[in-house]
Amino acid sequence: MQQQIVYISVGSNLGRKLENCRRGIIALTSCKNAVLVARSPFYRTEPVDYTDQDWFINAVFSIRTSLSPEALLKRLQGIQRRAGRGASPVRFGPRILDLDILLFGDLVISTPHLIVPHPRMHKRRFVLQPLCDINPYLIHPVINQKMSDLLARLDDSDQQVVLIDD
Ligand code: PH2
Ligand code: MG
Ligand code: MG
Repeated sequence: MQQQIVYISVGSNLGRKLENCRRGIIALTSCKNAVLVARSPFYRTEPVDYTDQDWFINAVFSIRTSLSPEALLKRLQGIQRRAGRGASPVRFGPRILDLDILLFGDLVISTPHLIVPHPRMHKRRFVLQPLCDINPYLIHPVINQKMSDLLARLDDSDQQVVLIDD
């Protein structure tokens, strides 16, 4: 497959959250067909969708890869599993490591296992803020708007994200 730039969200709200995120990024980008291009700063983020859980650490990073979307998904799932993540009893609930494909070049994918662009990314400050740190001019291939505009349009009152020094 042709090389693509892929944006991935990393998050953790169990155990050593920051270290879990860092190790997840390293695990993926130490293989030669997934080269790290950019990484945002890390944020402490208020939980969304399921709020009765601890705050998350989140960041977004981009890679250059010749892997297919399915092959990349398998690889991300393997990394999550090796980090100690089992089947989650609660949808949107606590997780030791979450690696989600946000954007895969300009591809629009909808299969039972994978939806790209990520179906909730444009509503989530913990995704849009770090994504804009890397590339605010990126266009959402379905909504056709810049990430910076999507971020500006979020309701100011909810979803706190706090930059951490690292
Ligand atoms: N992930 C979820 C559900 N809620 N909230 C924050 N702040 N960060 C996340 O990564 C997150 C979430 C499901 O994957
Ligand atoms: Mg996930
Ligand atoms: Mg997720």
